[in-house]
Amino acid sequence: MRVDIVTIFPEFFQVLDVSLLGKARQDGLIDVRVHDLRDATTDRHRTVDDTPYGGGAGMVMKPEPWGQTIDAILDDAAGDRGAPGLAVADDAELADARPLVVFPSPAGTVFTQATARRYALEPHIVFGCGRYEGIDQRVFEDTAERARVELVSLGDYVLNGGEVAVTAMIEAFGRLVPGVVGNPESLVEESHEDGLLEYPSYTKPALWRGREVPDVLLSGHHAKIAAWRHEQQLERTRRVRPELLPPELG
Ligand code: 6GU
Repeated sequence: MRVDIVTIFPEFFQVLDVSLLGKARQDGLIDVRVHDLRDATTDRHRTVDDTPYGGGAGMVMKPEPWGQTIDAILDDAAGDRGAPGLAVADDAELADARPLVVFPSPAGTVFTQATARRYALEPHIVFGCGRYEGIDQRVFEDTAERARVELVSLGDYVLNGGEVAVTAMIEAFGRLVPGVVGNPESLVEESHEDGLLEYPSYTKPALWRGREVPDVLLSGHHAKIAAWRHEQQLERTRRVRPELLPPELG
């Protein structure tokens, strides 16, 4: 899978060299390319922002560097896929083949585990990290002429820019890309994969600082253990995140 990131802080993404995702990149499972938006500027100060039309506080990111950078990435990716052949594809197939361009934004739809599962299946995602008060609206419209565009938020709070959000999204979908996590079974019994929070976990010693591991986990009775864990998931979800429960379980 190919991932392009456009940012004014390319050094921020050195974090992707470490841990599980660093390994996935080394193994060639995820090809991450980071682009400095300022490389597409022409003035001495490498300016990427300007004052907002209509007034107001803060600065808005100018459209030209974005247009040039995204065009170059999409042209390059189209080259990688080769010239269109003579094979007949219907409209739906053509639409699906367009790359996905994601702009992290607190004004976007909320990123969830379902989003992560969907992104893990994409052959190519471009992330555009905005800073300041946002990006000129026409960049989204113009990009949508050749790609699928999504504005995606991590949740209801404000970050200074998209870099942390993109890192979180890549971490969430990257581990779902086949081959990235060694034991795929470890992916299924996690918070949110079945719509519930995960059950509590214990390891040795069986007694620590006067605290015992629940008896059922030492019983070797697999059905009872599974039932206990499911009950713990329901109890925890009901207590901490009741809005996640389907109505019949609430
Ligand atoms: Cl995706 N971007 C920014 N700037 N702030 C956020 C966010 C994204 N998600 C939550 N807050």
